[in-house]
Amino acid sequence: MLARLFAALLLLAPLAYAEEESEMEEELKQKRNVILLGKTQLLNDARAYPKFCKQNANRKRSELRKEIVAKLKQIAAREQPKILKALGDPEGARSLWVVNAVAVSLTPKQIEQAKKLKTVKWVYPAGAFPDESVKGKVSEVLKPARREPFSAKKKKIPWNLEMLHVPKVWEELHVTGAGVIVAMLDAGVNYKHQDLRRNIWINPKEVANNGKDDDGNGLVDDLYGFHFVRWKPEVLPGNVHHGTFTSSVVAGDGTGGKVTGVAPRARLMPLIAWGGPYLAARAYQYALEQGADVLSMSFSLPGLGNTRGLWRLMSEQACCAGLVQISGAGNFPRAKIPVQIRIPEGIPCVICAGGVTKKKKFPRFVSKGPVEWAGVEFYEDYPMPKGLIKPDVCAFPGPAIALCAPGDEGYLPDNNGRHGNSLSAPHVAGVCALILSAAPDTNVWRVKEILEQTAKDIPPRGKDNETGAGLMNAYEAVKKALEK
Ligand SMILES: [Ca+2]
Ligand SMILES: [Ca+2]
Ligand SMILES: [Ca+2]
Repeated sequence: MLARLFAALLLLAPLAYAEEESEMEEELKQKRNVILLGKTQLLNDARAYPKFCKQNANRKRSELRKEIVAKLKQIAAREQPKILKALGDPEGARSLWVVNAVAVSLTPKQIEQAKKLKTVKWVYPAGAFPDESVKGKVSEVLKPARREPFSAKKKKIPWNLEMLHVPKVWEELHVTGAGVIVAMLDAGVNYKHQDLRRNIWINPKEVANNGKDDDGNGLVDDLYGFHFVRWKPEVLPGNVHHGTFTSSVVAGDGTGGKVTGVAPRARLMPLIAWGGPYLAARAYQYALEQGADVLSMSFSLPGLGNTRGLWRLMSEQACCAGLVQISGAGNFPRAKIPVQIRIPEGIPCVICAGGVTKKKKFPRFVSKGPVEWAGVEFYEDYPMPKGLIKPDVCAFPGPAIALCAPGDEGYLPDNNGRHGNSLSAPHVAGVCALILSAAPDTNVWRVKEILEQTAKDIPPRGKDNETGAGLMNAYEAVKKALEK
């Protein structure tokens, strides 16, 4: 470039300048948001997570949360300044720690430069970056409600909870989800609904709507969670009520007469972060820092190529830090196998929730496993034809699941047609909340094992690619968690 510039200066100086300038402009226009994955990670390859689980089998989940979050932050703080310095400290760089990575907007030339750095393991597309100068308010400030111990008396219990043996957990084991926080990575939650408002997590150190970041977590007025896309504390849904529906299956408490939720005394933490792995990582970090125990994800992302590896690293490291993650198996029966089940539900440590009908039959609209990880940089495991068996367990994807209505009270009709594995996932998230309410220090991988060991197998015999280990049995799962 320089030699060409000098040569051009000698002959056609003014024209060369113009050319050079427009080339630079062109390049700046081509800036891309990327995630530079640091060389040092807590988990360095496909074998690292199973090894971590084995080594930490007797550790408490609460201890690991503290220890691993600190360790992840330490790794990030040590390596990221070196990466940025080598690139001439590019403007607007954003640090992540759930994976040691820098998210930044770079020109194609800078990206090539970054790929050559010894401190950079891989360069992934980052997706959207939010405008972090925005400030917003929540439209209603809920006061922490006094909650009596949960009782299902005089309340209608829908078939889906009965069939998963959930009421027996409440009545016989007196476990209702108390003490557990379930983060809902979704499209917002109507926290004003009468069946949800007592169960919304309230950030204890944040003063609402005062324009200040009172708890010093970098987010202004994050009272219930955060909308990372619009960078606002308001987490009410717009026209899409998906997150209200999924939340009602996790923790709808039946104030209006019908208990829609598996864990009616759990807390809900609404997070909104669609638009790529950078935003998702921010939501994961929020869940880990603010004490969420479970992360419920009713979405499914196709066609990510090697970027699947970044999601897997993020999920596995979050598992090490004690965050139980669940995602629905998806509803893509027309896609080829092994890509009917996608991200995040295709990640080995993420509990993939499949679904069956009321008659325990496999519905035509849901995705099947297996999942393949061969061909994904740094993993290269679970090759076809066997692949990785998914889903892991089954719940109910509807139709006719009891759900809170989109307004502030009431329910959808009993025969409502809503269906999809988006509804299976929150059933599983709710049962995980019951398990952790009964035995809070159960490790993430153990929660998955317990669910699979206590599920009722559905033919064909054994864990299979339609119904996983079978239909969840909440009662047996919680009892098992209470053993020892
Ligand atoms: Ca804050
Ligand atoms: Ca505030
Ligand atoms: Ca089976």
